[in-house]
Amino acid sequence: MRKIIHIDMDAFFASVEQREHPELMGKPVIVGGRPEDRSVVATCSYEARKFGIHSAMATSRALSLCPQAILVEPHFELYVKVSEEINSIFHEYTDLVESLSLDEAYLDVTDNYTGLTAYRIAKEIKIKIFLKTGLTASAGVSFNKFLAKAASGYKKPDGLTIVLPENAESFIKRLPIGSFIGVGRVTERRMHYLGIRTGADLFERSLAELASNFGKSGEWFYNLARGIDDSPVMPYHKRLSAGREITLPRDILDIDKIRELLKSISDEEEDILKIIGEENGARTVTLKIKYYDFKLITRSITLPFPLFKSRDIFKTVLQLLDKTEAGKKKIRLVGISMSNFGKKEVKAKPDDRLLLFPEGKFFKIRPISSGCSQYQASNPLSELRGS
Ligand code: DCP
Ligand code: MG
Repeated sequence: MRKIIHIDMDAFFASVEQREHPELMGKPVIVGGRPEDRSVVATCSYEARKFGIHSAMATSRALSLCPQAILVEPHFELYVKVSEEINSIFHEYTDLVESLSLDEAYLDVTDNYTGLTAYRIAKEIKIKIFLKTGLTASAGVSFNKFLAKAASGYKKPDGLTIVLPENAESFIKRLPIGSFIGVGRVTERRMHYLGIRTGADLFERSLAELASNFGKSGEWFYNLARGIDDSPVMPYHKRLSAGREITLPRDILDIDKIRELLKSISDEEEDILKIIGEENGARTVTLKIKYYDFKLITRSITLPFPLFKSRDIFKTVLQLLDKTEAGKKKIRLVGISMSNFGKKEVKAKPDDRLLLFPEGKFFKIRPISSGCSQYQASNPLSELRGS
């Protein structure tokens, strides 16, 4: 039987900001762009969540729900630094670490460097993270990735939950359907429509019914309801696309302005390709546009050869722009994404992910205002290991 740990930092960006600015501790803190830039919330402190604020909500709405909330702009370099710190802790136990984002990872500790139990390792990791960064994480321990992730979300913040094989069935039955891997917002709505709200509801449905509603994913969901997930912890992900998008402070009609913006995004795109090790370029270029009325369109072209130079990307994007209503309809968001990379198969490092499309968001990377402080605490690790 495998032993998998899932670690997820609590209110990650917001906790880092609270740590850097102790006067924010215990207060509703929102990390996101300014409302006048029509930005969205990246995350918020648990104090702010009580007001119904959550990730991806418009900052303006978040502030109307909680006018006393303190809005902080994100400091990505700092989050990357903390992410590297927690990653180095994970690697003290195993190199089978799959980073899902800056604050979240799976570890396969079946054969680890310490010989400790998975539960003990998870406990140690939480303590080490706190000692090193001053931040709390939640951990889940189980025999596959699905259950480890569901377990880490079971009690947050600062939770540690283990799901043993004998408890898996009752644990899964109580899970809301949205917490099943592969159930995004759209699938969740479909599941609800079909009367599937929990793991127990899912368990009752036949393979044939799930397959007819969810195609290939039907079998995946059928298995998850039975605690079956054989997917391995993958130390590296193959990157599929890289892009950048900008939500404009005001809707824009002027086609020259749109072209200017696309030129600067093309420049960034050339840099992004280099940073992620895809200097051979990508064959598919996708232009994404959101009109003033939130109608979202994409226009794509796949070429027989990869592009990597800014000016070639820009030229291609201009052709795609001609296939849109830019210049006739006001636009609120533009983005370019590149996929179908050239020859080289390159692995993603967790810190590259900042450069990916962060779902409808654009954040400027700003210099860090203050450094990372060390935290003093007694060392509960020695107690733990000595026991
Ligand atoms: N993030 C983002 N946009 C989103 C979701 C998340 O920019 N739509 C960023 C901010 C988060 C970080 O990623 O701090 C980690 O995402 P999580 O989903 O793990 O959320 P948090 O760590 O903030 O909270 P939780 O305690 O629920 O894990
Ligand atoms: Mg988190």
